[in-house]
Amino acid sequence: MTIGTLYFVGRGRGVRDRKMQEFYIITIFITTIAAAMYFAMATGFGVTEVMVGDEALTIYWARYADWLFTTPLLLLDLSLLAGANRNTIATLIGLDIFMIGTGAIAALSSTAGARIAWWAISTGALLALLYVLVGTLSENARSRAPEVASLFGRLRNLVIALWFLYPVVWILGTEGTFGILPLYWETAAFMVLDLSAKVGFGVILLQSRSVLERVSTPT
Ligand code: RET
Repeated sequence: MTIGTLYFVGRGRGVRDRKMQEFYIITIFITTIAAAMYFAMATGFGVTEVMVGDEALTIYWARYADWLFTTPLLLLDLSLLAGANRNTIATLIGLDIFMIGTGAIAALSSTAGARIAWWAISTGALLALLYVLVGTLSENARSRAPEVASLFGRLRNLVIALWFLYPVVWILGTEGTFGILPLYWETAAFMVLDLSAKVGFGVILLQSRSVLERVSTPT
């Protein structure tokens, strides 16, 4: 995450265009927050134990603190690219915060039934969010320059594919209490997902200056 941050800072140094700077600022914050939260988790901060029945679950709550800020920023990047209006952005970010908030309740709940119920509520919010992404936001993107619309399409598909996997890893992992995926593998899976959804996303978004230049000069 730190290398990703430094890479984006390096690439963004010469950028003078205000609109283009927005994408750099947002994306740099995403990886900076994640780097800080991973450092917190590595040093033993941001982890707690939740008793579910007579079993003690190790819960990394710092993940939710990370996602609470980074997922709205990712959606903001996508929304600016698509040229979404304020209502659409507010709807997306509202659903997103609801999703992470209810996900955190799921993680900290102390009965298996409540955990799964909150997981289902959070997953419902994810589905609604993706619906807005493929509906309104994609429609907005279609009225942009073709290169911008196509970059939006690539990033949107990446988001759909990766974000779907988070609730799957959660429910199969230790959080879901079914014990299918041990903590080690769950942690590894979230790490790969986080790196792809943040650094991978940022690399694709920021790689093409000529496309981002088109955002500031709409057709
Ligand atoms: C949880 C558990 C409850 C159900 C759902 C979840 C969704 C999480 C998502 C996280 C995305 C994180 C990203 C991070 C890095 O950039 C909270 C795991 C639906 C979609 C993209």
